[in-house]
Amino acid sequence: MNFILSRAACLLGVCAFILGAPPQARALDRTNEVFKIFQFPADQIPRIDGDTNDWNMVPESYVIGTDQLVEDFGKHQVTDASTPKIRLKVGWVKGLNRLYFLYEADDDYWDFSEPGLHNDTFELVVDGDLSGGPLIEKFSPAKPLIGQWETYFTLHGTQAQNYHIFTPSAGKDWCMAWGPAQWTKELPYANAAQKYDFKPGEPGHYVLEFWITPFDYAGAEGPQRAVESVLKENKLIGMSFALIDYDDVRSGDTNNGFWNLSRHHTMYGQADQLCGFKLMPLEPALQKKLAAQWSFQVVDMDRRLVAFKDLSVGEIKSWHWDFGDGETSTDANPIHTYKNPDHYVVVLEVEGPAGKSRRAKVWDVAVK
Ligand SMILES: [Ca+2]
Ligand SMILES: [Ca+2]
Ligand SMILES: [Ca+2]
Repeated sequence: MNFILSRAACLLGVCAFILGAPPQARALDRTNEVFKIFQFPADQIPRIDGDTNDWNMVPESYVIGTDQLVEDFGKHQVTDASTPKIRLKVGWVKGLNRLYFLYEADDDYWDFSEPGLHNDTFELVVDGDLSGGPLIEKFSPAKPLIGQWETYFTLHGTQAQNYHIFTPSAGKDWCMAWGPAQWTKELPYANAAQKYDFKPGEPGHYVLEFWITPFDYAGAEGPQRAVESVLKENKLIGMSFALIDYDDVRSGDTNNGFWNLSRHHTMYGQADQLCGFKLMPLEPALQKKLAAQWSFQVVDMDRRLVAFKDLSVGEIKSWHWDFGDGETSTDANPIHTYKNPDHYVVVLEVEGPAGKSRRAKVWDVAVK
């Protein structure tokens, strides 16, 4: 009996081993936390100029501070006086595949006179579709098969991206987009502006405002074959960052500290070790009480069959569609067949406790 039980336990053990942890626990670090990405209204997109005023609307609950970081070389306590004190805000805009950042930091020694990697650095890693997996050549399982440089030029940074952002950057590009896809750090895929008034070796306050475009695929060959990560409300993406603090130009390549949001030092090259960031809806105070909006899709052009989709915001009690051909519907999401080829003026009117709202689209809906 005991033998049978232990066999059963063993089999269960094997089974548990094969099934492993739930996928979300394996794909990310700090799985009991979700960091928030603030949604800016489309008419209040931050201007990349180093002026922080356009970020004042971001609530404090979105701020990531030094207290969230881990010093993973054990050199310092996070409260150490030489630790850069940071405040990071991350934002997005519905309809744009861009991640906006406001990075503010105070450091006792800003180290940025050298042209190379020796520079106070904000290292950002993004995996826009939670694919996970190794993102740098060093960790790629392909490396023993195809060699270091073939791996670098075909795989490094393709499915998750690492930006070594120089804080400040003086006499050098604002960042190293780690890998061969250097086009990802330029417009129209990224933009950055910084503000500071200290010299190398001095203490001071640093402000960096930037945005990047995350990619499901970003190759060495250029943007023509790239696939942007589609940013959608409530979507979870993988992201982490590290502060690489240099406090003395004479110390060569050795940094003074390496602080991580992820608990894993190797998050810089392992997308499974990133943290979950959620693309948040608009804060309630910024939401319209009622606004009609809709989209459509021609389901079958031969039959002039069009599906309409309500995208209105706010509490809605009734819908009224005018299809522009004399016919109407009170469904939320009607399907309509047009009798004649034409382009139509289609109007949706919604009504709720906050009143009425109308959205017309002129000639968008056309059938032949
Ligand atoms: Ca600004
Ligand atoms: Ca990815
Ligand atoms: Ca420093």
